[in-house]
Amino acid sequence: MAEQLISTAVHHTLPESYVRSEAERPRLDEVVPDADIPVVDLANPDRAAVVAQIGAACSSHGFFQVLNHGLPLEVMLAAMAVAHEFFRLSPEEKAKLYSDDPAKKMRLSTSFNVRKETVHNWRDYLRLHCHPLEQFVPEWPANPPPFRDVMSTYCKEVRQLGFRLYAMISASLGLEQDYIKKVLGEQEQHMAVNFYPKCPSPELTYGLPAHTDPNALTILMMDEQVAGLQVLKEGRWIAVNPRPNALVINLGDQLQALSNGRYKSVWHRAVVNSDRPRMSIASFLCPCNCVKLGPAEKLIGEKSPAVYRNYTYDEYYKKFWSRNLDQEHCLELFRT
Ligand SMILES: O=C(O)CCC(=O)C(=O)O
Repeated sequence: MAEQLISTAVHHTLPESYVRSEAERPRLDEVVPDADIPVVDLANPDRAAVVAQIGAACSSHGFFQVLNHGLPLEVMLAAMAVAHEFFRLSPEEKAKLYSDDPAKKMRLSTSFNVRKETVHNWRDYLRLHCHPLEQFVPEWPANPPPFRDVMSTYCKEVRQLGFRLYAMISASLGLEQDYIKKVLGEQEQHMAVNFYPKCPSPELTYGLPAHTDPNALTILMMDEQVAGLQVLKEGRWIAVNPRPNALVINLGDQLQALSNGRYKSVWHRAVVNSDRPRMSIASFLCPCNCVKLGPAEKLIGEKSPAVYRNYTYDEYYKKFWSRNLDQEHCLELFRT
């Protein structure tokens, strides 16, 4: 029901269905505010150094910010602006796009999985399939009018960046540069445009509770003015402070499996605040449904036996969506 969207009205109190039990609350005062995640400058001409920094970030944090990543600033600003315009559409216009069916390839929805969950999250989101663009763009919102063009350009740029990062991540694991891109097959690309309205009681709820990403690689554009992303490191939540014009990169479960557990798909969450709404645009590169996933042969040996069995993305994705977001790491169910 489109009435469940939270971006269509101003809220003065937090409805009961969003209130987490005492034990599940975000404990915002315990978050480390200034630890931050590694930052990698992709314009550094010393490629070996960049590859080494990326490898170190993938094993220590599973997260890093990239600077000078090649995405034109005007493309990023336009995407953020059209996302804001989208969430300002009238409730009637939004209701036309609303669905709570996770199988729908284009949907405006709310929380995470409203059909299954018992406590909701303070997030509305637009979910889009983005590859091949010519197949999916005709289903995308026609309003605001520049939406399709602006987001298509953004998606193409993000895809290229993703492939550049794959080459560097492959190299950092001692694999052929094109290993990851090849082994994951013709990749799907999805996007979540996340909108977190101002929340009357941010200490009682989440924008998104702790989760790992089921896909291979996520490229996140954050609101530069409003922080909210937090990453779990050694049992503590650390705040990710957005750098100007940076993008946040995180490894999804498939790269943890491919690296045979050397690299981490790390728990992260989005918290909300009572002062300002927040937007983030997450792009997900996802393996082709048909390929065999699991640890790279070259990373399996006597001293490092395969940690995960082989499976298909179809199998993995179904398992991921059949659970609650903050249950155990989904990869645990694929251990050898
Ligand atoms: O909004 C954020 O900062 C995080 C978004 C996220 O984790 C997701 O869309 O999966």
